[in-house]
Amino acid sequence: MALPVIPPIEFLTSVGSTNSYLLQRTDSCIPFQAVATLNQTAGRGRLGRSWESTSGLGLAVSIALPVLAGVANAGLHSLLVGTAVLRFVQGQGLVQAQMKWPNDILVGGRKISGILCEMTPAGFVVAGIGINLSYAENQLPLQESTSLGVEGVHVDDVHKFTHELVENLVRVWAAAGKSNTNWSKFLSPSIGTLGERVKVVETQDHSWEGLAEGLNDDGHLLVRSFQDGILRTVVAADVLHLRQ
Ligand code: BT5
Repeated sequence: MALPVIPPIEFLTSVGSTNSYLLQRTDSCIPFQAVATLNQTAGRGRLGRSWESTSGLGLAVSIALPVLAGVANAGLHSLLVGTAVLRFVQGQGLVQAQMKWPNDILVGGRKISGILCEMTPAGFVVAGIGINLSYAENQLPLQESTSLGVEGVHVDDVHKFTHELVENLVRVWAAAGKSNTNWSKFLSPSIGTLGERVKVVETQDHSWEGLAEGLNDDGHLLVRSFQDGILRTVVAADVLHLRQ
């Protein structure tokens, strides 16, 4: 399949947030325009949380993806970006990597990459990807995180690595953009959460546990509650994998 043309990636020495940088420019953006840095100083996560990075050790990339026809929510776009990042990380040799719904890439249960998708009025999804690159074990931003370096993958050429990451994303976008995609079927194989016993954290004071049985065509997680056996649709929440 012929890939769309990928514009040159803009590498910044330093920036607050690559997502914010691109969001401010989407009026003049072209599809698949991307910006990257190894020094993101105010990285953003979901729900007002932050994405930590140490200069030179973590890669931040944002790309302006055209909104897919018939897909209205950022969540589904985010799962697609997750699929691309997962395949890319697995392609680096980490075949055991998993995607935890809705937006974490884990290796051995530890987070190596996080994704933040934001829709814009200009018809783009700004997809932000943070990847822990070359942190040693004692430099990791959080105890429950990991990095490519810790997992034995050493990135010599960050520009080439970033270009391949973006190209992977564009390839998934092109495949997903074909009409009549059955999203549940397309995305389910990538989501390690399916089949897992999970804790669904809806708010700080409200959580419950169940079995993650499936994904619907809106990308929402279907979890059967252990307490009452009801299959509930989880639209937006944090999900933790419970291991016996
Ligand atoms: C995310 O949010 O995981 C989305 C992170 C997206 C970051 C990218 S970098 C490029 C672009 N520009 C931005 O400003 N952002 C995007 P969330 O699911 O809310 O997870 C945030 C949580 O992950 C934090 O509260 C920490 O617990 C954890 N965390 C923060 N930094 C981490 C890191 N470097 N590695 C692993 N876990 C981290």
